Amino acid sequence: MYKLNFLFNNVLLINVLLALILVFLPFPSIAQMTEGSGHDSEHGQASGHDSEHAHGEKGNMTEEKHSGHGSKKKDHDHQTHSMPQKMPNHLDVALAKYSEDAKFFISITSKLKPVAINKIHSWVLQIRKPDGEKVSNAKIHVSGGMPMHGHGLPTSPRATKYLNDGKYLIEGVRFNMTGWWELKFMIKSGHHNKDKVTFNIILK
Ligand SMILES: [Cu+2]
Repeated sequence: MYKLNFLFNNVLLINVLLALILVFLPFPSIAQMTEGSGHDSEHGQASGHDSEHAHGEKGNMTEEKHSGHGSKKKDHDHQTHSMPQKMPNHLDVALAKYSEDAKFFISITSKLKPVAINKIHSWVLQIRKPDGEKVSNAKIHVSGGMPMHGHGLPTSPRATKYLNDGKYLIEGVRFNMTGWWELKFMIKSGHHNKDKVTFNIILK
């Protein structure tokens, strides 16, 4: 009788332990499930944005590692890619201006008028010193892109020829979509005069 009671107690103890394990173990997985479904609904919202759909899918994979900042999710998605800039309220679209350190005064003119999408065309760039003297020995590097989209130019334009009067031919420019484009020129004249300038072009 005593022995039986002991056995019974042991079985009871094991049962209680089992019950405790069963009760407490599932908790983390239930918590994960509810957290997970919360993420799902957020993904649903994010993917509603057509252009962001692909971003959302990629974000999903990296987000798994540090779940817990659910509210910051959308920001994370953007930061994993290039950071698009907002267009300034008063975008300077002048095609003649001083370079950043005012070492040169530069003007550009498109040979294609009006500038059209997807046509390779040339520009003429004129460089003068602040006193008006034309610069004939400049080395020019061309770059650019679309700040709001975070991409560069679809071609690699180059200064191919010195014309006269401080003017240089820039060949191989192509814009492949509408919107805000930047054309950037790094200009070097002699050993000391180096400066850059950015022109803004809005393509409609
Ligand atoms: Cu673009």
